[in-house]
Amino acid sequence: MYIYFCGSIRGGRQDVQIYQTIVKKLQTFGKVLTEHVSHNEVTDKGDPDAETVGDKFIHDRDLEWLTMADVIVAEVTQPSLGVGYELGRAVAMKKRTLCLFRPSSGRSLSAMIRGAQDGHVIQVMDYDPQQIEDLLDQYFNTLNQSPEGHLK
Ligand code: 6K6
Repeated sequence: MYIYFCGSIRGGRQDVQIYQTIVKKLQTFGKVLTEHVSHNEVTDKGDPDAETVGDKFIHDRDLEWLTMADVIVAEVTQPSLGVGYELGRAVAMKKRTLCLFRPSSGRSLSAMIRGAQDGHVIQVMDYDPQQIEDLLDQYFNTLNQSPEGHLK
């Protein structure tokens, strides 16, 4: 199963540690195409790759991965234009998508993300960091049992 993880980069790297926990757990379910989003070396100012390959390359490569992905998992607590864009493209492609939001951040999730959920293809879950691994187990178990799970 190919998994596309979305997390803020230029939107701010405050949540990189929780991205690492999520990506590590996702790797037990399949291949995470965007593991780099959780890397400490990637900052909101730049990363070694971005400087050599450029934004057009990053955009086109990420869209190819998004198209390949069986499931999208997005941590949406830290607002990010790139994550919002990826989610819009994922919705248009009717991809199975899980958005994860931490109410303990004190933030309020955009209505355009929370309101996009249909309880089936697009799900938005509020979570506590201590529950994240159990929550992902439950989500992927349910996904594996559904005909649209695209298990590989
Ligand atoms: C990194 C730091 C500065 O510039 C970069 C460029 N590198 C990226 N490499 C791969 N994916 C990226 C990069 N920048 C953005 N993305 C994609 O957009 C990721 O898949 C993230 O989920 C999302 C983050 O968007 P922003 O707007 O927060 O950067």
